[in-house]
Order: sequence, then structure tokens, then C-alpha cells
Amino acid sequence: MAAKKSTFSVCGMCTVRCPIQVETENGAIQFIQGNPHMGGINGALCARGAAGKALINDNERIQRPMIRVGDRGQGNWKPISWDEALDYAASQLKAVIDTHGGKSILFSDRGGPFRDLHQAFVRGLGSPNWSNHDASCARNVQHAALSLFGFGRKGVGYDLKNARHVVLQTRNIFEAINVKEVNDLMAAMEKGCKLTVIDIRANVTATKAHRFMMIRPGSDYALNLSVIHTLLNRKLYNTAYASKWINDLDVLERFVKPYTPEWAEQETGIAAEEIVQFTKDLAKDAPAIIWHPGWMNARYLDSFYMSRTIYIINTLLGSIGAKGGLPMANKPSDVGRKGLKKLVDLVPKPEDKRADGTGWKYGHLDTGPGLINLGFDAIESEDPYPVRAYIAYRHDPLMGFPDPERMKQKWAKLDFLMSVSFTWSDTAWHSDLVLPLSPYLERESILACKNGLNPYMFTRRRAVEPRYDTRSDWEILCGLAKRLGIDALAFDSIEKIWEYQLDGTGVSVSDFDAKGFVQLGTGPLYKEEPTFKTPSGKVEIINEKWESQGVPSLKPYESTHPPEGKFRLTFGRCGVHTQGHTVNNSLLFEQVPENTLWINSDAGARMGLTDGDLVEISGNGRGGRMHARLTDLIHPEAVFMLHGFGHRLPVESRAFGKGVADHELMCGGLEKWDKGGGAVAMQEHFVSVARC
Ligand SMILES: Nc1nc2c(c(=O)[nH]1)N[C@H]1C(S)=C(S)[C@@H](COP(=O)(O)OP(=O)(O)OC[C@H]3O[C@@H](n4cnc5c(=O)[nH]c(N)nc54)[C@H](O)[C@@H]3O)O[C@H]1N2
Ligand SMILES: Nc1nc2c(c(=O)[nH]1)N[C@H]1C(S)=C(S)[C@@H](COP(=O)(O)OP(=O)(O)OC[C@H]3O[C@@H](n4cnc5c(=O)[nH]c(N)nc54)[C@H](O)[C@@H]3O)O[C@H]1N2
Ligand code: SF4
Ligand SMILES: [Mo]
Repeated sequence: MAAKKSTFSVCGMCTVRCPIQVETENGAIQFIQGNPHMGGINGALCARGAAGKALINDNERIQRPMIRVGDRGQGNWKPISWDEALDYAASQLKAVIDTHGGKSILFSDRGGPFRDLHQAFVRGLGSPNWSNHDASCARNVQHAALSLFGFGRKGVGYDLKNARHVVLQTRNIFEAINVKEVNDLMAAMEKGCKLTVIDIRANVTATKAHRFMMIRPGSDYALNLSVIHTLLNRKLYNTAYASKWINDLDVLERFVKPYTPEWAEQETGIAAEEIVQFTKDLAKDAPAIIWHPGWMNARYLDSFYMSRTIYIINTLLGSIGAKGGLPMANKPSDVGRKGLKKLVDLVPKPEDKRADGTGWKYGHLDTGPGLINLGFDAIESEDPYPVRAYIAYRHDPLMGFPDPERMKQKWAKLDFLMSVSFTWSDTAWHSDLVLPLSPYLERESILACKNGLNPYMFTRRRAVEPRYDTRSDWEILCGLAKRLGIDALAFDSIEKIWEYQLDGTGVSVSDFDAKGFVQLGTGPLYKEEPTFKTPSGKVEIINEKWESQGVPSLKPYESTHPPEGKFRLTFGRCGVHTQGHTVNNSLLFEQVPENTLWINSDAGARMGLTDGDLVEISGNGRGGRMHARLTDLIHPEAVFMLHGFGHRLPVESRAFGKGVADHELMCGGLEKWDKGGGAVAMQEHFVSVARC
């Protein structure tokens, strides 16, 4: 009889990590669906989640540990056994530790809910340099929240289900997908919630919006200042909330005086009356408003300030902490429970300062994950100390950051470069040793907890056994810990890790059997009042920490335009791919095999282009060829392409040579980063386009 099994797990096709249920028969995947027990998911998955099976079946992924022979980046590999690989990695790390100390090791991670084990491992090495990828994603949003509220961006949630007006600015929710958010927003819209989209092009989300404002690229901060001006000037804001919770409102009022809607019209191209009407509409539905602070805001040199204005607008409308707005996210302790015991507490915290300067040279920037791009600078400069080993763990900075050629130069002094990944990536290809991680359907992870209206703990379990000679995170890291003498982390089974994590929580491993997660509260809990973690307990418009570092809390808007004859290079996602690592997935590749260049119809016509033409796009001496897509639906100052294409690895037969890589056109981009928020500013690059 066929052996059927059903496993609750967590999707790993993107960082959202939706809960899933996997049906298998005789050890083969039959069907993957969203976890039907999870409200807001209700069995749904996105196309990428459904393509997990193709990832398992992909024979072009890394199948066994590989060690480099020949020069770095040449692509000559020798397969080795796991014992050999882990022994080699441990000896290389140990050599660096013995000569330069543990601090000489840099580790960057995809981040996310399973990071506790990774952080513990890095501590165990004696290094303060655990980082995530966020300097190329949401760091500006995170620092904007910290600078105003004292808590980070996840200190509040998005109560989309109960919202009455949702504003998406640089946020394409129906293509850059989080399944629960999509479902919740659709449910709210059926009940009458309004949707406003502010974007440089009409994306799929814009086609569903009640109001779409096409904004001139790079001028979002101007628009938002004028909305604040209108709220304050016309007394449309929540005065009771503001007087109770906002510090320095008078300073803000003076600052935004010149930023009238008429002024903003000149900058943004959005009519002054439209700005005023939009602001009035928001005030009418407040506080059940969500002006989404965005996600991927590593775009402009003023993105930190733009993100701050979004949070300030939400605050003026009273939506921070409100039902239907951005309610406070509850931690286990908020619902009277104990959270998971942390693995990082098993190892002492290293006392060295971070190589990237966060927390000391940049006292205002969060030391949590720091800024990996500045960590790379330390490799080259040896300031504040030599950095000689780098572990890229489920992270592909050669694709995720601008200017890969420059980055390789920065890495030149590394004695040891190791990648842990389930697919080949540019970074893995450039490494000395590649450890193949089992894809998410073939591995279990440590337990994790999600804070929110009703916080819950969840589990990722192995749905099928590894098809190739690959291993889980815990097997790799605990295997290394054992060899490096980090005894506290030398666990020899995942069950022992789970038991440690659950100790004292009142939850046991078997409690996850029924649904794959354990809800900690009794239902959604809305706190009566927001709790700001600033010194004053209020929202601080003027932040002393930033000011003391010479970073003003309120910065005047500066107008920028593309140089004559050039376009601003913009980018984003589509619904069927995740960053750059799914283009070679056979099912997803079929849907979108290459990227095209969106270019405004009139601008294209002036250059003699017609739709579908092959064009040469070039920036700062780098270039590529792709097909033009002429459309009225993009602002004339910008061209747009999907990120993640232009692969050149011979091991990826489908993705190879298809489309153009946006990040390669961003020469010098590693040096363009925002001092307020810390993220790289990837849309401060201009390109030329010509017919081939
Ligand atoms: N030019 C440009 N640069 C960008 C962006 C852009 O739009 N344009 N986007 C930015 C953004 S928002 C981000 S988040 C970063 C992302 O950049 P990265 O953090 O590098 O993310 P991924 O492409 O998801 O790559 C993760 C790597 O880890 C491997 N991997 C192994 N296991 C897993 C797993 O369980 N899950 C995932 N997701 N990967 C795994 C993948 O195969 C892949 O090679 O790039 C940023 N860089
Ligand atoms: N399908 C899919 N879903 C994903 C991911 C994925 O790779 N694929 N990645 C996940 C990750 S890591 C992230 S960070 C999120 C990203 O989620 P989003 O940030 O929502 O996604 P993006 O497509 O990068 O950008 C959103 C929109 O910003 C617009 N935009 C570009 N420049 C400007 C500008 O100057 N002003 C304004 N107002 N708009 C602008 C783009 O046209 C695009 O429509 O998505 C997550 N979900
Ligand atoms: S949004 Fe899609 S790819 Fe991302 S975790 Fe959810 S189902 Fe998987
Ligand atoms: Mo991201």
C-alpha cells in the first residue's frame, strides 16, 4: 500500500515563509498547499510556493559539498564528502581565529525567524559580526521606525483586514507577495476598504486601486512632506492623539511650512487638488488607515526620511496602535506566555566592536544585524581590524548588492570565503567552499515565533528526505560547532534543540502535530494604548541619537533629475520570481523567462523605438541587451526592469544569458548609502538606452 504522509511546514521560496501543508506518497511530493488552519492563509499559496516541487526535482542545484580548485570565480569544482568539507571549513576558520581572533570572521544571513541558531554560531566563533541582507532591503524603514518610536518596523503589524483605506507607496502588494497580506487586503476591499497606489508605474496593484498616483521617480519625500503640511495646516490630523503622543509637533509644523501641495505638484507631477483631496479622504477614514511604510526602500539617498514621513503621517492620523491601522505587535509576554528560550544565550556575547562601525562609528545605526556592505569595506581597509573570513549563509551579495565587480575587489584579502546555499548563486560560484543546504521541503528548522495580534510558535518539518547529499542548517552549524569546540551548540538531533527552545514555555513538541503551529493567546489582542520605546515614551520627531551623530531628524528635500538624455534605473519584482534565485526553476522560468525594459511610449518614440525592439542599456561603462516594452504606464524619467535576471553561471542552463542584471549597471553603488538609515541607495543610477 502506498505510504501517504501529510506534513506541516513553512514555505522557503521567499522570505515571507508562509505556513504550508505538504502531501507526500512513498516519499515523493504530491501536493503543497497553504496551511488550511492558519487564518488569512486558508490553504492558499503563491505561484512560487507551488513551484517548490520543481526546486526539489532540479538537477542543476548544488548536490554535494564542493571545494574550489583553481582561482576564485573560475568555476572549477571538486566534489568532497561532508566530513572533508566540515573538517576543511573548521580548519580554515580556526586558522583565522588563531591569527586574528574570532572578530575577523564576517557572517551574513538571509535573516528571518530561524536566525537564532546562526547568531549563536557566530557568537560561538567569538565574532560580533553577524549580519543580514537588510542593508539592501528594509534597513531604512527599520531605522525610520526606531528613530521615531524606539521600536523597529515589526513593533507594529498591518491590520489590513480591518482597514478602511490602505496606501501603498513603493509597495506592490499583489506582485511582491505575502499571501496573508494579499488575502487580508482583498477581504477588506470587498468590505469597502479603499486602496491608493503611489508608484512610478502602473503595476498590477495599481490596476486594482481606487486611486493611482504616478509619481516622478525620486520625489516621494516631497509628496509626503506636502501631505504632512496639509494635515497640519488644515487641522485634518488627530489632535487628541497628537497632543498625547507626539513630541516636537511645533518643530515639524515649522519645518513643513514651505512644502505646500502647490510646491509638491511641481516636484512630483501630482496635482495639488489631488493631494489635498487624498489627504482629506485619509482623515475621513482615520484611524483605520494603513499607509504602508514600504519594504524594499533601499532606493534613494533620502529613503530614510521618506520612510519617516510615512510613519509620521500614520501617527498624525492616529493609526499607530489602532485597530484597522498599525496595531502593536504582541510578544508572548504580552499575552501572558513565555517565549522560546534563545540559543544565543548559550554562548557569551563577544565584547569586540563591530567591523562595520554600527554602534560606535555610526552610533545611531542598529547593531542587531549591522550593515554588511560596511563589513565588506573593513575587509579591504582592515579598519578597525583585519577581516579574513566571510560566510555567506543563504545570501547572495554578488547579486543582491550593486556593483559585483567592485565587491569582488573588496573581498580580495579574504583567506576563506564559504557559501551555504541550496542553489548555485554568483556568491557561491566565487567561494572557496560551497556547502549545499537541503531545500526547505527536505529539511527541518529550529522552532520560531511570530509576534502579532495573536503571537504563535511554528515549526518547519522535513516533508521528504534529501534527494542529494545535502544537509539542514542545524546539521551544518552543529557539525561545525562540534569541530570548533563550541560545545554548547554541538547538538546531535533537532529534537534536542526543540526541547531546549521549548523549556519553560508550557508548550511541547507534540503540540505542533495538529496544525504545525501553536497560538499563544486566545484571540486577537489590541492593546488599548501604544507603547513607544523612546526616552520620553512618545513619538520623537527630533531624535537626539541621530542628531548627536550629525544626522538631522528633519532634512530639507533636495530635487534630483536624470542628466539630459538619460533615464533613472528602477527595478522591482514580479509575482512568479523571488529575487534572483528562482529564474532557473523550471516551472517559474516557463512563466517569466527573461526581463524586459519598461520605457515610456513617448520617450521611446522620440528615440525611434518601437515595442519589442532589442535595445542596449548602459550605465557607467557596463551594459546589456534586452527587449524594450513601450508603455504609457511608466513615468518618462524612468526605465524599469525586473531584478534577478542576466545570469551567467554555466550551471544554470535555463537562466543563462536571459535578460539583463540591474545591479551590474550600478557601478559605484556600494559607496552610495544613506547615512540616516544605512541602506544602499540603488535608484541613484542613470542609464542610456539605444536601439541595437
Ligand atoms: N538591484 C537590486 N538589488 C536588490 C534588489 C532589487 O530589487 N534590485 N532587492 C533587494 C532585496 S529586497 C533583497 S531582500 C535582497 C535579497 O538578496 P538575498 O538576501 O541574497 O536573497 P535571495 O536572492 O533570496 O538569495 C538567497 C540565496 O540563498 C539561497 N537559499 C538557500 N536557502 C534558502 C531559503 O530557505 N530561502 C531563501 N530565500 N534562499 C535560500 C538561495 O538559493 C539564494 O542563492 O536583494 C536586494 N538587492
Ligand atoms: N513575488 C515576489 N514576492 C516577494 C519577493 C520577490 O522577490 N518576489 N521578495 C520579497 C522581498 S525580499 C521584499 S523586500 C518584498 C518587496 O516588496 P515591494 O517593495 O512591494 O516590491 P518591489 O517590486 O521591489 O517594489 C514595489 C514597487 O515600487 C515601485 N517603485 C520603484 N521606484 C519607485 C519610486 O521612486 N517611488 C514609488 N512610489 N514607487 C517606486 C516599483 O515600480 C514597484 O511597483 O517582496 C517580497 N515578496
Ligand atoms: S509568499 Fe509565496 S513564495 Fe513566499 S513564502 Fe508565501 S507561498 Fe512561499
Ligand atoms: Mo527584501
